[in-house]
Amino acid sequence: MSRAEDGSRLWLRFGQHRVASSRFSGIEADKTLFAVQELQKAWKQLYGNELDSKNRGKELLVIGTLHSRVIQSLKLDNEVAPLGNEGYVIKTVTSGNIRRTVIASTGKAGLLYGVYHLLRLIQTDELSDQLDIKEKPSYSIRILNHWDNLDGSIERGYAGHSIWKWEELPKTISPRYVEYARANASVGINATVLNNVNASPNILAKEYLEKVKILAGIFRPFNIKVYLSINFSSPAALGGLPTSDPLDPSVRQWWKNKVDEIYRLIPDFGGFLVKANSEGLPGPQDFGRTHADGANMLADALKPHGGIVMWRSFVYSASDEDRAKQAYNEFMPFDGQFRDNVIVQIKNGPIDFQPREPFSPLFGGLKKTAVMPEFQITQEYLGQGNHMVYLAPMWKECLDSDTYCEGKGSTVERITDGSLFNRKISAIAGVANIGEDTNWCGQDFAQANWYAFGRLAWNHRLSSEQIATEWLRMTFSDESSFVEPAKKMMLESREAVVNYMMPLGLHHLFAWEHHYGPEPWCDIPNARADWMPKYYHKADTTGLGFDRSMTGSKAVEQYYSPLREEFNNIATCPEQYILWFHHVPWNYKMKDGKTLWNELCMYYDKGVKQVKSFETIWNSLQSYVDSERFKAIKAKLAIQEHDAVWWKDACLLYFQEFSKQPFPVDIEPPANKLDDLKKIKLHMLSHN
Ligand code: GCV
Repeated sequence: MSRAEDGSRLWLRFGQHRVASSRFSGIEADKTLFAVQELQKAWKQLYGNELDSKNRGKELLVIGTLHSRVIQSLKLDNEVAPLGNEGYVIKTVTSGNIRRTVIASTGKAGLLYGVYHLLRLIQTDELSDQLDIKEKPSYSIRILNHWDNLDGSIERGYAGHSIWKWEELPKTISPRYVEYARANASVGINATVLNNVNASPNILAKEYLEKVKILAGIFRPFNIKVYLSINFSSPAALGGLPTSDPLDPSVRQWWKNKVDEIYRLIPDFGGFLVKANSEGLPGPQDFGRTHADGANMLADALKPHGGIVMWRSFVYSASDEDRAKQAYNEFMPFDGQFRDNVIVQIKNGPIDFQPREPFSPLFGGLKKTAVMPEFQITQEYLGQGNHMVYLAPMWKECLDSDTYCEGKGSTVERITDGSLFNRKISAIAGVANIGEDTNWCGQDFAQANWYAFGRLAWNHRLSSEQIATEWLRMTFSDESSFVEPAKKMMLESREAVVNYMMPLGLHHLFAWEHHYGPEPWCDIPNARADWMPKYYHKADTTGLGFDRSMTGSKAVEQYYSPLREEFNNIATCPEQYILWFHHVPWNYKMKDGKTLWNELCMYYDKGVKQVKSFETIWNSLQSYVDSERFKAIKAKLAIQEHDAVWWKDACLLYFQEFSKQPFPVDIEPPANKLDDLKKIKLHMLSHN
């Protein structure tokens, strides 16, 4: 069993995996290289001392760029050069009687990633005798989006306050900044947006930029660039101009000056992330201008410095149009009108990070515009700080989706990594789940999602299983009798949460405001229709689900053939999306022969059973895990079981009022009464 552990070291628990001795007897490298310093720090924890640069024994570890003499002598140019600055080769070569394992790259960043790769192989006990590894990242920008506010709070954050101590900066430097950077670099994350997309104009004030500069300086050696979310009305709100109209020359000049000021402080600043004309935030439409006008103005200011604009497509208004169609309708007219340093950031699904959504039709829809996926690592809609849900399968489901925009094989992955349309920039964003909690993410298993986001951004071909295996071995134990059952639980967890919350394409059944528990009945007088569950589930005596087929909102039209026909036809629509695209009669026969009602009951019941099985598995793993983390996870799983039952009972009892059918005999009957569940208000729950 591993020793007591508070989770603060994440997956970088080198001391925990101390191996008796290393096969490497010495190192040949420029010790001023940051990658070498990182390696030596880890080595000390792994083996008790640094690798010796004088010792020549059995096998040397060699680290260097193509400029270094020893790498040149090994003639690896042809292998290394095509991999770019961040790519690397790790190769074991023998010349004469000297054996060397070489980490080589064209850039220092590549060396750093190569070092973390080697360390990962050691930590997971996968260091083979003869290494021959070539890696380069799938995406050029692999970025975290922090929804952290300047007052230290975090929008949809479930791991305590922000790790950015704005009030202490620039004088006081929290040790967490370096630890944060190292954790990110170890999984290949190379960029971060420090502040919430619901941005305060103050982030661009001189006082804050001085603080940002300090963070950028700490992150720089780790190859992490800093970006900022901006408020579109900053010229007026911060600069005192009478307008923030993007076509007004004084506004354009204000942005140019502001950007120049930023680059004087932070020469490698990455650029801006923008939420505009969305959920009440200001934007170009306030001045009769378009998304393209707004994005291009910022892009023009950033261009001379090499900066980019990530412009979000998460827009919808209180109109009569199906919310799922709005972003597409709003952005498609501007395809091809954005500057080449603008990239449109698109949430994986058309609504909002629900447990399961089909992919957003903007992927593949926008063919003349660079686009990037936005995933949510923080579990706003997936049990927040409490539920164990491993998200890699959900993200891969989106990336693997075939849009058919250029015929078969036009996957979201190929569109966003730049390969399908030969884009100059490619990027992928994850909304961070990081806070000042000791274990960073509020619950130990949520660390796996930070890890998985980085690993997938680096290599989107990795399987969810491979990533889970790595993470478990590094974070807990590499004994397969631990890893296999724990991995099974992780891999099933996303499907379980879909089952107990919103199976068969149901979405947004969440309680008003907090998005934690169920409130399919929610009815707030005078509230926006599209902020209430009834808008989405449309339960009535005839059936359940949102008709987005050609007889309904026609959202299916936004997809390419053959998907639009497949989704449009209730008989061919994948059942996991059936209630997303169709209003389905309660007695509709599903593929397994059950009626919709019985199928729905079966899924909710299955979700609860799955969570119970996770508890059984976890209890069986006690001997492998230190008591601190064992107990913390056990307690979270108990909450998850409670909540799964709550979800199942609330949804089934409520929908039963419409289906008017009994619960099938083979499911566990509800443990609660609907009236009691309706009385639950979140502040009554101690665990949230
Ligand atoms: C940052 C959802 C969330 C909001 C979030 C918004 C967005 O609506 O509930 O908290 O705001 O998405 O992604 O902009």
